[in-house]
Amino acid sequence: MTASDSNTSLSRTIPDLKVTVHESPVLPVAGHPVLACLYFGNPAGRDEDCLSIQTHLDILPGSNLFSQFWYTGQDITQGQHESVWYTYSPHMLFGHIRLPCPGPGSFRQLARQAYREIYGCLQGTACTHLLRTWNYFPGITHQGEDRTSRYNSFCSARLQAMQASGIGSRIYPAATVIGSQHDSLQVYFLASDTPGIAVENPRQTSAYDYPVTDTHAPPLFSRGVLKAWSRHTHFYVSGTASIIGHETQHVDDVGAQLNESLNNIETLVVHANDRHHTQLNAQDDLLYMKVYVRHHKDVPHINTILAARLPGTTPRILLQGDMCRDDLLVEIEALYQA
Ligand code: 3EB
Repeated sequence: MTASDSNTSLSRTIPDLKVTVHESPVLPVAGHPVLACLYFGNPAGRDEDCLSIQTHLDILPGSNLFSQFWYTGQDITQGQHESVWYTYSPHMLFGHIRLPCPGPGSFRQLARQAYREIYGCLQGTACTHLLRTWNYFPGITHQGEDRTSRYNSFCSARLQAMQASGIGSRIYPAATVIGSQHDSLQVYFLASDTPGIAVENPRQTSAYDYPVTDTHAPPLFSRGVLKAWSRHTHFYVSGTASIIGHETQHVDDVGAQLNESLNNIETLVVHANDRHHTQLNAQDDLLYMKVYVRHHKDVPHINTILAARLPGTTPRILLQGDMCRDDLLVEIEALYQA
């Protein structure tokens, strides 16, 4: 699509969004509007601003991707809503919030504040549909003041904020929730003015239908979200672990957990194609994988399995992080771009 097509209804309603990944911390291409720049690891001296987002998880050996850019063909406005910084074009929004942790109140209050501000930000724009969220905070499995884990407090805060917002989206975003070593709650997210398509995994109970006790709120996320932009189709795959039904498989076996997680992602891609007439290729259209690893000692084993199951050229980043269940040792997220 070129600027001269901009009078067609297609280009008015669906802009393009393209993601590039890089091995070096390059700068974005001049003249191409960038919605967001993501930098992984801890490069000294880089400031966070509206466009640049830094994730502070430690990078592990085997990684070949260190930065990521989200390009659109449209002009971009920058904004701030309370603690949320965002970039915005009429059809898409990329936002970022980082709140110091612990805040003045409980972690649940902090998470509720983050999501209240995120929904407030979206409601001030036309982009009320969350497509993808990334959530990082310390002490994810620690028992907090609510006599439940911080992850459970996070789930209930996210649910409460979503209900209170009145945004009636029935489609939950694809999501990642990982425990960090950094003393802040960080959420960054992509939203648009039209919803994506939620895809669930036939091997897994939908997370929002997990059996829950009174103290545990359901995790509101979709296993994957499909989104057709004008020139690219994206499939945002949530953090995916060794879970079948709702139960962890292969406790204490990181290799088997990794293989099961990869099997879950492959099944999800096949299922998306079957249901929604996409033709995503589980290998060729994989733009990147992010592999979250609990124990540094497991990295060589993980890299051996990744080498066996992925083409050597597939962009990947291994990051040290904790999963929301104590028995999970590894978790993977992916982005498909066709
Ligand atoms: C799982 O499948 C693993 O609460 O948003 C993965 C991705 C997980 C997202 C979330 C949780 C979330 O239940 C944990």
